[in-house]
Amino acid sequence: HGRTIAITGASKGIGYALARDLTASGATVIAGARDITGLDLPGVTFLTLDVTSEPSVDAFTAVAAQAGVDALINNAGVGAFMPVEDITPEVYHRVMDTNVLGTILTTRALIPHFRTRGGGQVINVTSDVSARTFANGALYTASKYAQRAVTHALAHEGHAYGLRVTEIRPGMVDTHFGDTEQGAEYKAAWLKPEDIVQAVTYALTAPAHVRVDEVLLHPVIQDVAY
Ligand code: NJP
Repeated sequence: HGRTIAITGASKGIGYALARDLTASGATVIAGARDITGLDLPGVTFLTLDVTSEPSVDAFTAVAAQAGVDALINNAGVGAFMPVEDITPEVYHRVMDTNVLGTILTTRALIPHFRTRGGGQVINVTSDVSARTFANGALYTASKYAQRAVTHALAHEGHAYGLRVTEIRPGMVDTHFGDTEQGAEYKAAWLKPEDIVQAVTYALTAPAHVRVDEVLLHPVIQDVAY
């Protein structure tokens, strides 16, 4: 599908797999992360991007708009897990600024472009915990609940000018998330980044009159209660 797609958090994990596999299936990709040292994929323009920084987001989205971006994938995210009593303002801002403010800043910057071109797609990689929580998950799940709210509010606002908004909600994925090692033995049965690529591709390739509101997926071994 010969579209132009901007992806945040694309230096590793899910974002890197999206950049690699979407270009392989014919897309042109503009990919951002804070550290893009040594990254090189055919068809992918890697740019330095910190989604918590307004000037950095504006530089990234200017390149994307110039390239005629059709879809924005907000994938950048960080996790931090601790009991409520241990949450500090510093860790609060690191998680909320990346996962919530970051999603807002990139999206906000591209809305004028999407309005002008008569629509487009915004696909936000949130989490299965965007609507459930657990001990030590207060901060991370608060950020994902908030990111989910932003996603669905945007769907209400954008449908009038043809914006299609999708929330992708993965369970446990074998990535570098939480500073863990990709490919670690205990992650053998988890979702693979490629499984998330498939879910995103479903939303990207849906007919123009279809909005895929939400995709929730888990590894079979993960038992969750909602
Ligand atoms: O994690 P990881 P995932 N500005 O750590 C980038 C969600 N999720 O692929 O900036 C720009 O391998 C970072 O690059 P760098 C999760 O919440 C995951 O699993 O150089 N980019 C890297 O490329 C997140 O929203 C699981 O450090 C920033 C990327 O983000 C999404 O999936 C489960 C950045 C993270 O790669 C992708 O995470 C779930 C910034 N300020 C949801 N900060 C799971 N893995 O189990 C970080 O439910 N990045």
